[in-house]
Amino acid sequence: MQRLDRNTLYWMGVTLVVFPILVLLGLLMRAVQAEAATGLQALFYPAMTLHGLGMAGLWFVASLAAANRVLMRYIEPSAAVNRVALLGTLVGVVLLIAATLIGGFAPGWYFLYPLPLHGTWPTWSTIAFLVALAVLGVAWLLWSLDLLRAIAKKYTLRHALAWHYIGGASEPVVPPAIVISTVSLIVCVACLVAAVLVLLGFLGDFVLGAPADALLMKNLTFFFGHVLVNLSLYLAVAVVYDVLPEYAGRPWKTNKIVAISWNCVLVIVLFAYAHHLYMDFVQPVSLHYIGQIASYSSAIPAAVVTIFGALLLVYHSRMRWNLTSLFMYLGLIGWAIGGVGAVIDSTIAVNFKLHNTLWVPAHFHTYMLLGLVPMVLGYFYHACQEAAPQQESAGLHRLLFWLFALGSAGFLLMFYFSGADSVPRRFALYPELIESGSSLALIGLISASVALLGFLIYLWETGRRWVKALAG
Ligand code: HEM
Ligand SMILES: [Cu+2]
Repeated sequence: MQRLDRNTLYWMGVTLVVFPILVLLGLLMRAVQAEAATGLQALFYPAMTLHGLGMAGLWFVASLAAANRVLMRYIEPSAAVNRVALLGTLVGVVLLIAATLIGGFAPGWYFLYPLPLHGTWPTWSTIAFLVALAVLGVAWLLWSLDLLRAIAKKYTLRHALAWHYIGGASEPVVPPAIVISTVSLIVCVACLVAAVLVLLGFLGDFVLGAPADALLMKNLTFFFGHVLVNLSLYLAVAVVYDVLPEYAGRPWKTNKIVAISWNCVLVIVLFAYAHHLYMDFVQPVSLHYIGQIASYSSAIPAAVVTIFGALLLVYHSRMRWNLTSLFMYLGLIGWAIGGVGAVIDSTIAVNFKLHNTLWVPAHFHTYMLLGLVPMVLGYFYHACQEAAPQQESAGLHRLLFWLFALGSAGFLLMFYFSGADSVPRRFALYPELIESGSSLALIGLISASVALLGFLIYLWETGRRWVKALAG
């Protein structure tokens, strides 16, 4: 038995409750697109905004909470700061729900300037949104800074970033989770600072009537969004590095290649965001090239090194396959497949065609829904089963695994098919010309419901242990 601290338990509770609600918003969107929910059309854009912001934020905190728990094996983060981050997150979520579902705030998840200031929604909902952004930004910044402080207390920067491994030394031993988390937390601070700048841009316009530079705002917004989503994945990967070896019965240590690749990630992830601005002809052309090169390069160190590492870990080992190891392995596969979809889309010549088609949600849903989500869910089950062990029912776990994996795959395939068919993203209803979008949406709706069913069985399995761990 290994005790689970209260904070981690609360983060798990929030994740497991909020996730299915956000999935329901996703089902609602697909139902509207399939013309199976006429009457609910007006909800599409607020639902899309809440779903996107909610999912991106939720899985960021879920990965950070999972990484936080793993790091507690090596360092001592502050429980009080963690609690403040939890409270800040809850306040932010309530404000976001009010802004979108009551106020009808609906500019989409990356709230591109100046759209939020020019919608049909009431001013209070824009204010609620900006306040939510500020509260969330501060709460998460504090949490990241505290984790970096706790790392710095035990390791020097050189050691935390494993530079001594690059130099050929192997002492002191630094676990990969520390190296990857340090990289992720540094870029996290950078992206949250960008978010603060975006917020200031909005305030300057909103309060003082001084318009911000739209191109600069777009660069900062996508820097923030790209880095936030990537680092959420990296944190989940840090957790996998720490936990999967327990199931493989073999260690997964930091070495020269791991050290070099994650240090490259630290630099590359900061430049790849430029792939979001290929359509902006006023953007300096050199940045477009940097965007493509950085996007291609970012696939090699993190994904290839980690995925080959994981294959080697599992290959010919006496792997213990249970819900955790299955989900973590699935997560690595989903990350790889979604990553290929991303690299394809980050190719300028291809982006010209795929930009703003459903190919975009296709690839990012792949590395989120079949990547980050199962990695973190695998960890949550692991931690709950450790804290409140119960007999594992292999049959039920296999069933829920396949329902989730195949349901998600079906849902994702419909996005990919639609994208290849030039069906645009962010259309509530499809015009006649692209009617194929509606029938694909219907299959997507059915498949995603199967995935939700798989998740609900997971919730029952993990939830029972969670309740026992909370009471214990
Ligand atoms: C079964 C689960 C899910 C379903 C059914 C679902 C469904 C959808 C749908 C239908 C859209 C709108 C696509 C369009 O027409 O443009 C969407 C957008 C989005 N989803 Fe999901 N989704 C799911 C899971 C996730 C997860 C796990 C994440 C992230 C962790 C996520 C993040 C987003 C984001 C960021 C957007 C973009 C919103 C925007 O364009 O402003 N979704 N989702
Ligand atoms: Cu990106």
